[in-house]
Amino acid sequence: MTRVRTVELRMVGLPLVRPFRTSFGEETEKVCTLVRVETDDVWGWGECVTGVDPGFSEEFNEGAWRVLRDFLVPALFRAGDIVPGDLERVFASVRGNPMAKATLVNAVLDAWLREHGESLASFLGADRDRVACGVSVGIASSAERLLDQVDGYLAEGYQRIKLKIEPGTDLERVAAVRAAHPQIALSVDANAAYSSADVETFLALDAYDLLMIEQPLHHEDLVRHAALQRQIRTALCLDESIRSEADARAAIELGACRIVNIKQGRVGGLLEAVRVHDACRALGVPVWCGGMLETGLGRAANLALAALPGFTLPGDTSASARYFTEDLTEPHVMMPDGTMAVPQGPGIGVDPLPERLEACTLHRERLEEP
Ligand code: SMG
Ligand code: MG
Repeated sequence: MTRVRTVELRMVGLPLVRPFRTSFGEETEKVCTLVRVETDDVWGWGECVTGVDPGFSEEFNEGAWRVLRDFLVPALFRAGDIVPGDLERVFASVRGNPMAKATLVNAVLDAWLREHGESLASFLGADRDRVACGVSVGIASSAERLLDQVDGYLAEGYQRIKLKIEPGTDLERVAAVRAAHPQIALSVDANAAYSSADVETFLALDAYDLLMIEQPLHHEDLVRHAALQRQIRTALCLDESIRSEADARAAIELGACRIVNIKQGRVGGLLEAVRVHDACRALGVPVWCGGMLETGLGRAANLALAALPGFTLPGDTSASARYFTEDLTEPHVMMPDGTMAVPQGPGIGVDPLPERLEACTLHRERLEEP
């Protein structure tokens, strides 16, 4: 059992090394909430994956902060002595909000593991100590600029390139990258920018031997994803549509995807992420670890998750240098073979660098057990 005595919410901002543009917007800075829980003996960290706007999901930074401060943290204090497995029940009175919940679940789990001296990777069931890395490349202003970026990432060793796409430039960009690199593992991510009227585009994409097409249609539309999957050869992968194990089971049963992107922050935290992984594995569906431009803290959790046996495809688990000139933690470094080490220390195995954390802090609030 453990008991959380204080919770500190902290908004941090870190400039990105280059703007990251998707079909729903552009980011030049990573702004997110970090949660630090303290028990009598240890501390634990959680990083919220919401963004500044409700663009990727309904949740966003200021909203998640309110949900944490006014509902989840008070529920945690009321619960008193707990084990991580209790948290789902403790937070059950709050509907949805998986990203806010994930932040606190992961922080409590980190503290609990630090108390027991066990690494997150070992606790989750990892079967390796290095993971294969891919990289997600934002929408560039021209095909030439995109090719320059792709060439740079391939030279660094990334094992899979994922192109963000949007209607209008999609086929031209994919064709350019495929022509320059006939053999690489290549995928695309639409972030729900298309409708079922765009089937011709997806039929055309079949010609480029893509590993997958990620989240082409609206996140709530599993039936139309299933219809699209029946019409094209390329595997569909779902990201935004999968917020729980139940969503993953429904999507797979309907034939809405053949691959699942698991983001622990999107599904309510690391414990639900393992359940999604287990369900997909039992159903023979490969999974990979998605990313939300996390700082070194959230990235450490992702690396542990990505080391589970069902994660058979390279994830969006890129090196710190792909995002930040200076990370919040010691940098996660990718080796030239395109793999990165899974942290092995207790809990998530990393901590923020104190001076760096202070320098990046925008505002903070400390909540104490009543
Ligand atoms: O962490 O490398 C990363 C980002 C990977 O493309 C990425 N994430 O839809 O998969 C996705 C996007 C969502 C990020 S929007 C901030
Ligand atoms: Mg995605």
